[in-house]
Amino acid sequence: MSKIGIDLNRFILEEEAKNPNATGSLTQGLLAIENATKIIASHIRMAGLVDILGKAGKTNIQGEEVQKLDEFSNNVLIEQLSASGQFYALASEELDEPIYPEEGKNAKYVIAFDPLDGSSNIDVNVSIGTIFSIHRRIGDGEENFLQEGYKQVAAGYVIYGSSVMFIFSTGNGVNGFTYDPSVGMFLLSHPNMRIPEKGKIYSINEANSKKWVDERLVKYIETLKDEGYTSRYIGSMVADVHRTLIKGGIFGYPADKKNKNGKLRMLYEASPMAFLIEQAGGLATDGKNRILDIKPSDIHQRTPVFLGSRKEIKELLEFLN
Ligand code: AHM
Ligand code: MG
Repeated sequence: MSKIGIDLNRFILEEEAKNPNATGSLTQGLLAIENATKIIASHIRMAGLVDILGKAGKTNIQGEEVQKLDEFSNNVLIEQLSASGQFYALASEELDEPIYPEEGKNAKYVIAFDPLDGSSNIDVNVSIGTIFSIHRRIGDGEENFLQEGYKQVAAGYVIYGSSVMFIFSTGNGVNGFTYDPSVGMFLLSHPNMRIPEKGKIYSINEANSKKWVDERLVKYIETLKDEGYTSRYIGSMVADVHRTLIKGGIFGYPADKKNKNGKLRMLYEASPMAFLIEQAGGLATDGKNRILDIKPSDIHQRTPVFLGSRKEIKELLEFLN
């Protein structure tokens, strides 16, 4: 029987029930992410009123300090994930060092997140998102976050777009849930998401092409144009990857002369998105190596990223290697 329409909580609980060794910890952790992102989503909807309610750094008409949305999102995630007691450590794109919550001192998992990716798009009402990546705890310090991406226990993102969606994988494929505000729940709308074998869209900031370190990339993009591809680039990774997951094609942020290792972060952006794309049947590479095989050496490490349909990524690799 199709599970379309079942809510995210029940879906997560039913998935857990299939695993006889599950303790419920990952389930509780995922539910905490869900709660945090619901709070973030409701705030983002108010973003256009920020001038009326008060600018960041000032007080609003209720006399409360107004936070920038990315700071707010970061704080909500830290509060909710810490309070869940399911995470030994939290690493955020917004923080220099990981946080070790008291409530999680015996927890089995660690989580890395980008609280509000693409936040420069808020002012123009374009889709933004939250990205997360969960690993098993293996030690006491930063080594927990320096594990290869293929070891992720779960990864996902929430896109705050024309609707809000929660897309995630625990290593058994990818499922997408759409938020129904009338009931306050994420409902399964996109079961077992599969990226098309081939698409018709390339998504890359082509304005940087003169600065790209590898000129063979320019040639590859030219062949896509010859083949009739079209271009879409939002500049919000969650939105660009979401479209790529559904429609296929290729998304990339390569190394350029200014950003020698690309712009996107391994822990908070590249690795979780690579996990989802592979789980949906696609591929993700830094141009040479499978993203999920790379062992990070720094929690804020950046990496070039190319991900998408199998056909496009395989062709790209032929051009670059
Ligand atoms: P952010 O984490 O500061 O929001 O930056 C990451 C964003 C990604 O969402 C997006 O893919 C990329 O930056 C766009 O960069 P550019 O404007 O250089 O094309
Ligand atoms: Mg980001």
